[in-house]
Amino acid sequence: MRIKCFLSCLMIACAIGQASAQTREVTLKYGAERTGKRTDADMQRWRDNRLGQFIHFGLYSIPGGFWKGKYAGGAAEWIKAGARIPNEEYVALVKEFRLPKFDAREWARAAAEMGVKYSVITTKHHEGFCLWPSSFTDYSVAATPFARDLLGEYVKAYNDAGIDVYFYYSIIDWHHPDWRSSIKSAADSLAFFRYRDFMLKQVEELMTRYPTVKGFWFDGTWDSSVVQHGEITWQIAQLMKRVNPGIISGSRLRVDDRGARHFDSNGMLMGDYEQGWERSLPEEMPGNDWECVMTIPENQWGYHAEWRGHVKNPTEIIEMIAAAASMNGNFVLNFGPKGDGSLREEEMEMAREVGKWMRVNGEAIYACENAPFAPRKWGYYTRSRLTGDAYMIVTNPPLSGVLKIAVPAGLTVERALLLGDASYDERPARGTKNEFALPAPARPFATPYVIKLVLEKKETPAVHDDDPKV
Ligand code: JFZ
Repeated sequence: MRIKCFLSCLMIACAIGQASAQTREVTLKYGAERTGKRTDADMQRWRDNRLGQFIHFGLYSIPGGFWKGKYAGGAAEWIKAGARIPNEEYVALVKEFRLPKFDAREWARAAAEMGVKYSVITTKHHEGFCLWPSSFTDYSVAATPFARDLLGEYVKAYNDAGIDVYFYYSIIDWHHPDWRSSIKSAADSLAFFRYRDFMLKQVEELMTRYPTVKGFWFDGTWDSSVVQHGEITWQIAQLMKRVNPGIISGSRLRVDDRGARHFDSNGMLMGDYEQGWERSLPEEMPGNDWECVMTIPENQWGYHAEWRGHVKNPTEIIEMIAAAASMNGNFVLNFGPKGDGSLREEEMEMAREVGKWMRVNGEAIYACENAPFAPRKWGYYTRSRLTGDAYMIVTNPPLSGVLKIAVPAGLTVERALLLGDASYDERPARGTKNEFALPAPARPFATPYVIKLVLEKKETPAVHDDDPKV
């Protein structure tokens, strides 16, 4: 129920946010920190990464969506709430946290094989359990038979594999005695501000213990306790910037003075990028940086032993990666490792298949951005920020065998090359209105193929002989 209500509130908030003009009509203390996109190197690195991995791992990974032998509906990481598990029973999972098959290097190897450039891990999900030995709570890996710094091992393994790490941190905390979802009394208020201090200490601890962390992925900011105290989210943002001015954090953290989320009461984005694209992609290109987080099954983030409903195939995921890059967005695919610490077979298979594609076609994704050409039904355009080359990511090959493109006047397509197949090398002839017709590669493809367009700036004649004079 709560999630449904929260979803509709979010949609309304977004609609209001986007509708209001980009003027600062309302005076705010805790509104947007900035107008326009960040232009620094840290943010450019985040953009250039384009493909990321999400990892949901915690105590909930042990029951894996089943409680006392019964299938629990809803998201597996919500099982404590969904299956109404009493605290004492849930806390007992701490003693079962052994992870006999955990090897952070295996996780990092699978991520690298898939071609992800960054990984976001749940340091603390709504359940409150911490994957690092925090000085500020006993509810952590330190209290388990596993007794190792899981987060530290993860950071090292991923960084060694050349992958940036980001920390998911939930503001909702079902375990901390001072967390409140709403504030109904002075005592609640005192408690919640103690909880605020606890969060500030944990965020600082995470940043100092693991100084290579590039950013945070905050979640659980929809409860009225947070919405009525936007300054708390602003304080967290300030703390992060103080410790590391280059830190990256999306809009989901932020609430302004008036309870507006993601976009402040003047319609301006708070945080460094739009963080509301949850299991969905925009229809139209957002004007801000943005990131989509996606699950392979339906709404399951933590490990659920039984995936029900539609399970996405690698080609669907590849198409979403292409769509995101073509609209200046990042795409992050979720993994929910098993309670023994190993990766599930379906996810390893997905990583292998996406990785195979990325190894051939990654130059059309990494460091790529929107190519401002008229959209075409055969798929998506991207353009390399570094070389200026454009890419056609063909997801719907035309039955006609002809791929049509039109580039803006002043540009010509000098050459067209098929990635991964040197035998395709075309020099397309220019038609009227700067249109080019390319032969589609004849052989069938199981996954999207990519044609690289080498563009050159050339003066194009204003009018062709065959253009009708209108
Ligand atoms: C949240 C969590 O509750 C969930 O367990 C998971 O961690 C996910 C990544 O984030 O769930 C949400 C949050 C926001 C939306 C939907 C589910 N939303 O904005 O539509």
